[in-house]
Amino acid sequence: MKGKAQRSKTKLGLPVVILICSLFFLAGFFFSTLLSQGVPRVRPRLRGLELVEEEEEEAGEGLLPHGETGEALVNAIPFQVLSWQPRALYFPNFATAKQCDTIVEIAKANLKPSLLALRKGETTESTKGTRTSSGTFVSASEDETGVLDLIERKIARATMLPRTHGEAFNVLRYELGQKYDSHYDAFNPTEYGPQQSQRVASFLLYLSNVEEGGETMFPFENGSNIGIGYDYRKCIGLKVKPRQGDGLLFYSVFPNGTIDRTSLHGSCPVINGEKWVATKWIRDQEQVD
Ligand SMILES: O=C(O)CCC(=O)C(=O)O
Repeated sequence: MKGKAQRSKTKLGLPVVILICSLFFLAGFFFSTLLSQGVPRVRPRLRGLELVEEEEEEAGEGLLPHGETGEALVNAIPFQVLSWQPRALYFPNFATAKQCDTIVEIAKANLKPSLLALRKGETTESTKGTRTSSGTFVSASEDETGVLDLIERKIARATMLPRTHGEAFNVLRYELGQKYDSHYDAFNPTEYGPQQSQRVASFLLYLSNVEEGGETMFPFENGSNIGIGYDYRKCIGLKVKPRQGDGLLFYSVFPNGTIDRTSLHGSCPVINGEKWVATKWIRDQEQVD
């Protein structure tokens, strides 16, 4: 019985032990190398508020020493040129769904019927029905979540227009049938009188998907429909379908400061669903917050 309880002992010599250990070490090294080659070096698309900075700040190899106002990062903000007339760019996945929802929540409590800048001779009554959305202005400094700050900085990088030139975000909600007839964001002094500064570019961040309708339209894209008595209420031309998190940038003026006629744009009526969008107008002069 005593013999059963005892473990049998086999004596291994030192050289055998060393050989076995070496084999284990080599096998481990071989398999870990194989595994690391098989795993693609793609960073997961992070979706949290706090992780966006990380996404933008992909470690760049061969970074140059930067100036005092520069940054130690290489940006990866992909875009598609939608049009050269007007200059319009599309930024897929510019913001996360969570960021978009946060902006909607911030704006929801303060919505008012959207207003129009009136031209000489126009009145609220004569322009009724031109812009039927509701909205509110929110500046990044008012937003305690920090989301608008992140988005604003990203817009500045994407446009290379300083964030100090941006107006507060105009967050808009379009319900069924609501729309914005075609208009210019730039102010023509002959129609609006002398201006202190000019809107040079507009960045739209789509905060929701829209089932049907609600596209941002450019009726004069590539010079089409100009000079044929275009009805400003018609939803025609280049249309951009809102997709939550995507951005649209277009320039209202040429590099010489004159207004680009093809930057005429509007929002088609929502046919099904609800549209949320945040517009940032960027000017040629610094703005006071
Ligand atoms: O809602 C849109 O798609 C366009 C908004 C717009 O035209 C503007 O805010 O100036």
